[in-house]
Amino acid sequence: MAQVLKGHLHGEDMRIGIVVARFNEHITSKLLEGALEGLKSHGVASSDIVVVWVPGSFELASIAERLAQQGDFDAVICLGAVVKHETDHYYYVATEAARGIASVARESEVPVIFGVLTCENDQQALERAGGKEGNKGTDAALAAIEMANLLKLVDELR
Ligand code: INI
Repeated sequence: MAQVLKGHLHGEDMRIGIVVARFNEHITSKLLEGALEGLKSHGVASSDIVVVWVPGSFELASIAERLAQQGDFDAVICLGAVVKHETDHYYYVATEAARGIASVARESEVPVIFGVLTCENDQQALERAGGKEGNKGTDAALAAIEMANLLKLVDELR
C-alpha cells in the first residue's frame, strides 16, 4: 500500500518568524493580525513568534533568508501587499518579491511562506486581508504550520 504523508495543523512547540512589509501598512497590519490569530489558534505560543518589519515587499526575502538560516525557526512567513498604481513599478516589486521568496524557500531547511497580496487596487487587497475573501495572512500561517510538520515527516523517510 502506498505511504501517504500529510502535514497536520498542530503548532505546539513551534517557533515561527514573520517578516512583514510596512509599505501599505493599512493592509499588511491586517495580514499580520490574521497570521497571529492563525498561529495562536493552532497552538503556537505568542512568546514563540518573532515579527520583523521591513520597509517594503522587496525587502522580505533577504530578512526571511537570515531568519531561516538561524536554525531557530520551524517556518518563516512573509507578508506584504503590492498594489498596482499608475506606473509599472509595482510589477517589478511584486515579481522580485515572489522570485526572492521562492528562491529562499527552495534553499532553506525550513518552509518559507509567500503571503504577499498582488492586487489591482486597495479594495481588492482589503477584501483579502480580513474582508469578504478571508485573510491571506491566516492562510499563510496555516500553510507554515502544515509545511513545517510535513517537512518533519518527509525527513523521517530518510
Ligand atoms: N512595496 C510594497 O510592499 N508594495 C507596493 O505596492 C510597493 N510599490 O508599489 O511601490 C512597494 N514598494 C517599495 C519596495 O518594496 C521597496 O521597499 C523599495 O523599492 C526600497 O527597496
